[in-house]
This record gives sequence, structure tokens and C-alpha cells, in this order.
Amino acid sequence: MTTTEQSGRSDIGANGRVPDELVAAYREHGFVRVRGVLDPDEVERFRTSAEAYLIAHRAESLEKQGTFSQLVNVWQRDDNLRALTFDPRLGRIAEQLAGFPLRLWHDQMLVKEPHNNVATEFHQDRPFWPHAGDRLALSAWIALVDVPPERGCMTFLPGTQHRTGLRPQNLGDEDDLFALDPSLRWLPRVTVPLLAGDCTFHSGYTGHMALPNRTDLARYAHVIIYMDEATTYSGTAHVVTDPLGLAAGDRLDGDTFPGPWIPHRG
Ligand SMILES: O=C(O)CCC(=O)C(=O)O
Repeated sequence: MTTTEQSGRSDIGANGRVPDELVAAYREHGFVRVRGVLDPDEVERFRTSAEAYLIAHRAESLEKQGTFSQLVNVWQRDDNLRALTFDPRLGRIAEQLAGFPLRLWHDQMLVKEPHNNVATEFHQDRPFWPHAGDRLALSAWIALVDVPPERGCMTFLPGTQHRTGLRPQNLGDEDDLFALDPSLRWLPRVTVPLLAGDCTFHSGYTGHMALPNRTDLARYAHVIIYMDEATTYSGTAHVVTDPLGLAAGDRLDGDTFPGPWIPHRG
């Protein structure tokens, strides 16, 4: 599964940080691609674990419409995937991009089966989350196979990371986000193919979609969602917080929301 394009190609410097230009791009556009986060051996190991996890847990997918298989909080049940979710390289970059200390909100495995032929339509993530008192959360979307456009890579609406105040959008309706804010329809759309081991980071309000998988190979993405360390519970329903008996205003911390990753360094 590794490709010749992968070798020796990483945006991560010897100090574990990405160049300032990538941080500036993330802050300006609300997303950024970071290449070569995982080396080919790691990709192989994590993809093998993801494949086994999917076989064992496919029936528990939260999403039933064929957009993808969505398995949440895999870190709590699989030691290998836990190692990926808590990989310090990813956490360090996430914190560098965010500029403040982070905790895990949740992770998820998102698998588009071969020829699923269904797009994940344009949406923002943050309107779905029961968060309050937080600065911009962000997700790392890690490709565990090569993900060209025809296998379901992501497309972003640059600069939308500050478009707050919209209700959650329907991932099955290609027009929903644009009906809520017609100005977004006319923004450039940036499609970001990834080689296995690359990832994108996008903020919780950045509009994005993922293309259908029209290939013979499953699209495996491992997503780590980092939130502001100070995030509190808003009181609204969510599959991750519903079983926890939280009251509005409680901090999302403790064993379920580990962190902060790395103490903030100015
Ligand atoms: O991978 C997908 O199909 C969609 C991913 C997504 O929307 C996200 O990670 O926020």
C-alpha cells in the first residue's frame, strides 16, 4: 500500500514542529495538509488494526445511510489505534496549529467502503458538539490508505472557520450548508488528495465535505478531534456525552477526555 511518492517526504521538522508557513496557512484558511506524519511501516500497522476493528465492530456504526462506517472512541477499545490517537507527533502539531492546550474530544474511524458512491456533504463539525466556553477545536484526518479524489478525500471551504451560529447541517444534503448561508456557495472549494500517512487538520467551523469512494479499495481515515482544554458541556445531546450524566457547565475533562496533550509553550 505504500507508494514511491511517500519516501522521505514529511512536513515535520527535526524539532517535531511544522513550518511557520503551515501554521499561517491553517490560521488563514481553517485547514492545512501535513504530509508524511506516519511512516510506511506505521501506516501498515495502523491500517491492519483498523481493518480488524472494522470487521469486529461494523455493526456499531453510528451512520447507517451508506455515507461511511463511523466508529467512535476506538481508542477506548483497541491498543494499537489508541497509540495512533495519542501519538505525540500529531498532538504536538495540533497544539502548534491551535496555539493553546488541547484535550481529546473523541476519535473516530471513518471508512468509505469500495464503491460506496456517496459523498459526505458539506457541513461544519462544531454545531454538532455539546461544547461551550471553547476556542476553535480542530480535527486531524489521517489517511491510512492513499486517498485521491476518487477514493473520497476532503474538500474545504477556505476561510469559513469563523462562520459560527449555524445549526447542524445534514451530511446527506448537498445544499443544506449553502441554503443556510448562500454566500458560502461562491467560495473556492479546495480538494486535498492525501497519500497514506498524510493528514489534514481542519477547524471545527471550517466547511468541508468528502467525495464518494468510486474505487475498489476501502477508504480508511482515522480522525482525532482535539478540543480546547477549557471546554465545558453545553447541555445538549451527543452520543459521547449522553451516558456521562454531566450537567451544563461541567468541564469536559478526566479519563474520558484526556489531556492536555502538551503544556502550552508560549
Ligand atoms: O471522511 C469523511 O467522509 C468526512 C470526514 C469529516 O467530515 C470530518 O472528519 O470532519
